[in-house]
Amino acid sequence: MGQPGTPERQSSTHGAHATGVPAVQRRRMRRRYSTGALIAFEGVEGAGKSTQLDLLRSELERRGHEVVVTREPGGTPVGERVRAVLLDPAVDLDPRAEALLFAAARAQLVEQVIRPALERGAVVLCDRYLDSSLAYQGGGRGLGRGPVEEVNRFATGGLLPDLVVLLDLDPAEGLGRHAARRDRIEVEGLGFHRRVRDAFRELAAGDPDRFAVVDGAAPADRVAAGVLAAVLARLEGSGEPQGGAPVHQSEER
Ligand code: Z5A
Repeated sequence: MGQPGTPERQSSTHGAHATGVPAVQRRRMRRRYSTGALIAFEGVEGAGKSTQLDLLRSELERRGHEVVVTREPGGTPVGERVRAVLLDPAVDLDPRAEALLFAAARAQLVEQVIRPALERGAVVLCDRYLDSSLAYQGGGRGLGRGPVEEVNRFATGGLLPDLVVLLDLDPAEGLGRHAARRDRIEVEGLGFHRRVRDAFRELAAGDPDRFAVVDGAAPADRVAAGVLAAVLARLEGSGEPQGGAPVHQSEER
């Protein structure tokens, strides 16, 4: 785990892995947190994460934030090589090996990109992070949440997002948005992708302080307004989300 007083240590006390940390202590730690923040975008295939990340990056830069955009799996030279293996439809991977490879790429990304950016006070926008492993490997593959959390606690040193934006969408609609190319995970049946969506919704319901759930089926500009409101509420403490696609977020205040 990080050094006392550094952003990653404070961030690591948020959310699912922070079970056991009293709410009052979590609130106090958030107040001490610098301007740096880790915001993860999650959702099923084709939910609109990349689209919304680009829009949010522009808006935050316009407001004067340093923004670092990265993705999973990938975002580092090693991570991109691991990504090629993970997404290759010709590769036959055991589910546990798959979970470990996602975690390995994540460990590299945290050390080389995310942690340094947070230490500079940047806002890091990550296209998928560990909740994808909990949903896809834990839920979709059936490995269960506990083992996947354990591996990822080791991989990330306990670094959790300050906010997870879950773009919630029926997987049938998401897969239909770009049916032309399918990677090793996208080719899984609809039942798999429905389990993933259910797992994401369950994670969000269990940790409303860390998640903002936005209706991914709404038009992109409405989704963007909902995302921005949730992000500003977290970054600037600007109050409840206003306008845009429906956002479900509850805060401990
Ligand atoms: N995976 C995992 O199993 N475990 C893990 O720990 C991690 C990942 C980190 C990564 O693939 C795969 O790895 C992913 C999960 C798994 N596999 N699946 N399934 P990826 O990075 O290549 O794919 P992705 O993350 O699923 O992203 P994507 O396919 O690029 O989708 P997206 O970024 O969410 O959507 P988009 O590219 O912004 O939009 C898709 C299309 O929809 C595009 O034509 C848009 O113009 C359109 N769009 C966007 N928004 C809208 C709205 N609101 N309405 C209508 N149309 C829209």
